[in-house]
Amino acid sequence: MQPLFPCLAAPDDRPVLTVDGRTLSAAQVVAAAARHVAALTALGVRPGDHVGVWTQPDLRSALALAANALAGVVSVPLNPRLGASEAAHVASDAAPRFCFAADPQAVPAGPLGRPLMLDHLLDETCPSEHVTMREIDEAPMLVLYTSGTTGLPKGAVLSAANIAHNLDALASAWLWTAADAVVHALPLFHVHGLVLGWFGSLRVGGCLRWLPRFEPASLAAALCRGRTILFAVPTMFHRLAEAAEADPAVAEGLRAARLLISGSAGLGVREHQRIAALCGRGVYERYGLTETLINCALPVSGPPRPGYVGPPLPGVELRLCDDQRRTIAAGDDETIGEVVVRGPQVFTGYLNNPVATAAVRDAEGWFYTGDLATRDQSGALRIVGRRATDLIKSGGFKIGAGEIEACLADHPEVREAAVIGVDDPDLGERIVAFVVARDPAAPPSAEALIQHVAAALAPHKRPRALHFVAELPRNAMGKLLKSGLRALAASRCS
Ligand code: MLC
Ligand code: AMP
Repeated sequence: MQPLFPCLAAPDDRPVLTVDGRTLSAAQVVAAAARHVAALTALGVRPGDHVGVWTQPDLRSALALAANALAGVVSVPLNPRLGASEAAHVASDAAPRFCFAADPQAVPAGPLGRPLMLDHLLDETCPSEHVTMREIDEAPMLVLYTSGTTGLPKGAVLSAANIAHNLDALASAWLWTAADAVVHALPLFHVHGLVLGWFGSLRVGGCLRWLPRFEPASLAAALCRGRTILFAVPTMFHRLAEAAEADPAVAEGLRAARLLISGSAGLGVREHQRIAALCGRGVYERYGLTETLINCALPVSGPPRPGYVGPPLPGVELRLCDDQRRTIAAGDDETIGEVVVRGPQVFTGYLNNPVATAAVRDAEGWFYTGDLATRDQSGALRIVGRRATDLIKSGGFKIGAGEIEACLADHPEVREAAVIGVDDPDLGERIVAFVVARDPAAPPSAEALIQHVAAALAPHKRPRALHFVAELPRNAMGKLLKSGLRALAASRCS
């Protein structure tokens, strides 16, 4: 079997990680991992155990995630701004044996307990233990929580094989090699920043320059050094374009990169054109999900194609299906179907939730993404929508409307609530809530309800606007009409 991260199997002085001005070589990452393995052994943690990592903006967060992977323990990456109810859910569902944090004081107190420090990673006086190189096995490597239309977020379990196959396919599409430094300012608790950005760099043997806080000027400066690839979500491209208009150094940074890659949500055609006009180069899109990793990517051997996410990656089987799950053969760039995929990139299932897994993956291994797309003659997909109107993509984060609705409905002064995503030029979609107050004559303040959501859920799930209504629009059967809410949102904004 092959090592998962070949550059760590024969570690040398080449840089593999830069965070906040500090750079670590492959040899230093392995040494840190050796100290982490010793710490895990002392705690009685065994391969396969779940270990939480609060992904704070700190070099040690990235190191801990790599070290866990090498040690064969399953990382549960935790958003450092997790709300109380989300933390309670992860604590009971993933039940991590221990959680680690670079700064334990800054982690929200709660059911995940007080985390252990990560000081040992960079402290050469700490004991270390031999690190066996992780191979490309089928064993779980990550549990990544992802929101669904209803209920609580589900833990997608990804194996080392899922990750390695997908990274190799991306490397071939992007001609991604050890000579490339990836630059990103993404969080490490999702696929994009963690699997693609950090594990991808380790797999190809290149360097990750991680800027734990998104800021256009610093990102642009990092892109100017050497052969670089930018990974970003559309909101970041939008903000980079805004900044580039005011600051030529930002445009220069975008121009300097070897590749600009967008994903996690659709980048509008006008935004593509704006960036091309500003910096003379196009953005390549790729398309994926937490559960399936990346399914399609435009090969960089051809030109960027605004609006297209490219053909399936090598090894990915892809079909478009109609409502009855029948294959649509058309390649006319017009007929719309649900994207259905199969291949080594598809996750092993949802943690503790075979029913939810069976709902999205059939007996033959086909995964139903819920995304709607067209396909052209060359096999390139255009993502044109999604089946579930109750899923919102805001800033590249997937958010279930139902989770916010349930949270609002928990408030004693709320009778019922409905949440929608409204088109937004910066965030893609912004969250708007409609609330029927228990006492319409004396409703709570909108701010109090937004704060109520903020206490329970991560900040990106907070409604940006909250409107009180006498009743929610329903059809004759009593079914909530979200289309009616969209019209209402439009009228309230005008
Ligand atoms: C938010 N804020 C609010 C608010 N909502 N404040 C008051 N009222 C509300 N209703 C706060 C935020 O907490 C933040 O506070 C501030 O307002 C600004 O928020 P923002 O405008 O949303 O943006 P920001 O925090 O700047 O973040 C933008 C971003 C972020 C693009 C940097 O959305 C991001 O990191 N996105 C990446 C998502 C990602 O990695 N997705 C990958 C999923 S994997 P404060 O205090 O922080 O300033 C996947 C698979 C694949 O999809 O294909 O890749
Ligand atoms: P997540 O579960 O956070 O991984 O989000 C996955 C979802 O993001 C997909 O189902 C798509 O709806 C969306 N997505 C990811 N990449 C793209 C893209 N390039 N274009 C459009 N939508 C995308």
